[in-house]
Amino acid sequence: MKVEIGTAQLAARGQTVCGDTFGVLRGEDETTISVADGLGHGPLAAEASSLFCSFVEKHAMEDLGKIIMGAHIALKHTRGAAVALVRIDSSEQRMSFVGVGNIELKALDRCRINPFPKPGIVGQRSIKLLPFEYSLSDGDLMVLFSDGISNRFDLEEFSTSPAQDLAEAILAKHGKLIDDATCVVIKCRDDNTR
Ligand SMILES: [Mn+2]
Repeated sequence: MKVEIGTAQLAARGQTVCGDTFGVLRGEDETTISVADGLGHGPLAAEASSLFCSFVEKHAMEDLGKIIMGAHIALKHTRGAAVALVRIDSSEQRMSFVGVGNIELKALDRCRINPFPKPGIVGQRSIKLLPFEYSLSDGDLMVLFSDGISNRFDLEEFSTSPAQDLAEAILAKHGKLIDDATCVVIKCRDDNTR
């Protein structure tokens, strides 16, 4: 299975630094995608979210839940962040999701991919994890996005565009402007189709 990824990000109006951070780590079969929204705006929000994504990078081979629990400790001295992790296994055609706080995943798929995050802030107080696992089919389309993007977009409207165009279109049409906005689009295709 081929995994095509598109990303788009915009800082809140009036901010020079985006408080959201995202990461895309490609392994042999596994792709791990992280999105983090640091509490509030500006450099201190960016400090928390970028620390999360660099923690993920250093622990990319570990189980998603374990990564988040590790990051929870690593982020204690920061403001904290809402985070979500998605891992796609392209040979097994499976995906997993774990999220804490307000990062959402929306999908257009065959098998009702509909995970949701647990409330909370990574780095602050205590957090609980709820992992989701799904099998993937040819043509599945997913969008992982921070709360600077309105969740009212209709994925059908964009489904034929390349992932990068799609990410930019969602940000342009549904970004809230008053909050940092991040959007990662994931398109899955069978290797033998085009
Ligand atoms: Mn936000």
